Amino acid sequence: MPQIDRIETTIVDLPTIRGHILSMTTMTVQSAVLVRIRFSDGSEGIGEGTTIGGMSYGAESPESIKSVIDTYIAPVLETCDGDGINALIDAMERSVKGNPIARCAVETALWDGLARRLGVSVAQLFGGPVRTALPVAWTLASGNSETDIAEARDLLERRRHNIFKLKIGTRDMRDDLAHVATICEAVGREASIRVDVNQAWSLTEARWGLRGLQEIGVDLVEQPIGEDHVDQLKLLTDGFEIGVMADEALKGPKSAMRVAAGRSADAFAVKIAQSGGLKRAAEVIAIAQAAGIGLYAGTMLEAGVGTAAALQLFSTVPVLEWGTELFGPFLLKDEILTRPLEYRDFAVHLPEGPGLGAEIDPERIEPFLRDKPRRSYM
Ligand code: MUC
Ligand code: MG
Repeated sequence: MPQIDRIETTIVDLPTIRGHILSMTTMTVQSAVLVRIRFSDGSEGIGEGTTIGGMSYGAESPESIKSVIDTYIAPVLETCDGDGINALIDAMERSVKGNPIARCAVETALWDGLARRLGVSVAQLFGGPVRTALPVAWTLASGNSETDIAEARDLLERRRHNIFKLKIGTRDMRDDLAHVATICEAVGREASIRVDVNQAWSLTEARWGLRGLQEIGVDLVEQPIGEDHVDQLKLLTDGFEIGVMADEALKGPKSAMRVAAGRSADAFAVKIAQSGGLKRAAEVIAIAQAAGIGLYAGTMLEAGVGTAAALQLFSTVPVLEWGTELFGPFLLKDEILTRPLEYRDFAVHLPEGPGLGAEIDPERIEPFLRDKPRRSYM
C-alpha cells in the first residue's frame, strides 16, 4: 500500500503568445499551479491546477489553488493509501468545499501516480481509449479581424486546426457581429466557426445576438448569458436553430443534472477542472450522454499537464460531437513538458506512456517559477 508521503505545489507564470481577449479579461500570462505527489514506494504523480485571468473567470486564483492544496488538502491526504482514489476524492470533498480546480489538480496527480505504478495510461483506468486522435479547435481572440483571419489561414494551411472559436461580448453587439461575419466570410467554408460570449449578454441581447449569429452561419454559441440563468439558457436553446453550449454553468454533476433535466443546452463544454476532477467530469459526461446532449472537451487553457489529463479522459468517450479545444500549450510561448503533446491533421494525439504520458521538464519551467528559492518542487 503506497502511502502519500508529500504533496508539493509550485506556481509557474507562463507568458502567452499574444493577448488573449475574453469578455471578462485580456490574458498575457497564464499561471499554472503544478502539483507533484510523492508516494512511499518512490513513485510520483503530477497534476496541474489552472484558471483564467486571475479571479476574473471564476472564484479560484492561482494563489488560492496553491494555498488550498498546501493548507487544507495536503494535511488530510498525507499518510493515506495512495491507491484509494475514491476514498481520497471523498476526503477532499468533505474537507474542502468548492475549489474544484485545486481538487482536480491533486486528483490528477493521484491518477497519474496510480497509473504509473500499474504501468498503464490514465485512460486505461477509465476503461481504455476509444480513439487516439481528437479533433481540436483553436480560439481566435486577438481582438482584430484581420489578425484573426491571418491566424486562421495559417493554421488551416498547416492542418493544425479547422475549428475556430471566436471570443465575443466585449464590444457593441453590431461590432461583434460584423467581426464574426468577416471571419466567417474569409474562412467559414473550410472551417467550423463557433463563438464564446463568456456570459456577457443579457437575455434580450442574446436573442438579437443568436439571431445574427445564426444568419451569419455560425455553428455554435457558448455560454451567451450568465451561468445562473439556466432557465434563460433554455429559452435560447429552444428558440433558435444555432447550437447552444453550456460552459460556466457546468460545475460538476449536480449543476450538469440541472441543465440536463430541462435540456437547457444542446451541448456541454466539459472541463476536468471546472467539474472538480476527472472522476466528476466523467459523471458530467455520463449525464450528457443520458440526456442526449452533445459533448465538447473544454479547457481552462491549461499547460501540458492539465491538457494531457483531459486528453486521457476524453480519449475514452466514444462520441464527441463538437470535438475538443485542448490547445492550451499552443497559447503559451514556452513548452513545459519534456515531450510536447502532438498536434497534426487537425487533431491532438493521445500521448503514449504510463500515467498522463506527460513529464515536466525542470529546466524548461525554471525561468517561470514564481517562488524562489526554486529547488524545492523539482
Ligand atoms: C472558455 O470559456 O471556454 C477556453 C478556450 C478559450 O479560448 O478560453 C477558454 C475558456
Ligand atoms: Mg467557454
